[in-house]
Amino acid sequence: MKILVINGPNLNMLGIREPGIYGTQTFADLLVLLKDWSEAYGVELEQYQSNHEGDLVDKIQSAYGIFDGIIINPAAYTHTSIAILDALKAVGIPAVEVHISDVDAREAFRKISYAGLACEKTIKGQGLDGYRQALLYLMEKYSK
Ligand code: CA2
Repeated sequence: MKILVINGPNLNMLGIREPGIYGTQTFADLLVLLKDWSEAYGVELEQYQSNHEGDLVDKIQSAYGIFDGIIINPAAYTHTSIAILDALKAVGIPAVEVHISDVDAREAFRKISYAGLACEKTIKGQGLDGYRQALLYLMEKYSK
């Protein structure tokens, strides 16, 4: 099983500022966790991070026919990007949306998710463990 993890803008800054919202773990810590979880669960996992909307769209398109599942945290593009929504719909790969923070408990504009409309599940407010939970969801779905 091949899983693509996509992270959007500024997530590479994790742990550097706003620890009260996003925790103290860094983006490098997240990459280590993803590697550990994929090895423990026997899943092939690739990760991709970009600060650019078009690059995120290109990466989603490139997953077509290659990956069995996508875990995506589109970060701020969650709340603005119809292009990312359309790309997820275009490839039709089972996708899970992850947010480290509880977006529903923050500003009103963070309650809107375009990307989420193309995702089977949304996990929010679980910190970095949300990515692990998304992985487990996709594994269970794939095994059926
Ligand atoms: O909670 C999440 O995972 C978010 O997707 C994170 C985004 C935010 O725009 C979404 O509404 C919710 C922000 C990404 C990272 O932002 C940072 C800001 C300061 C320091 C470190 C990271």
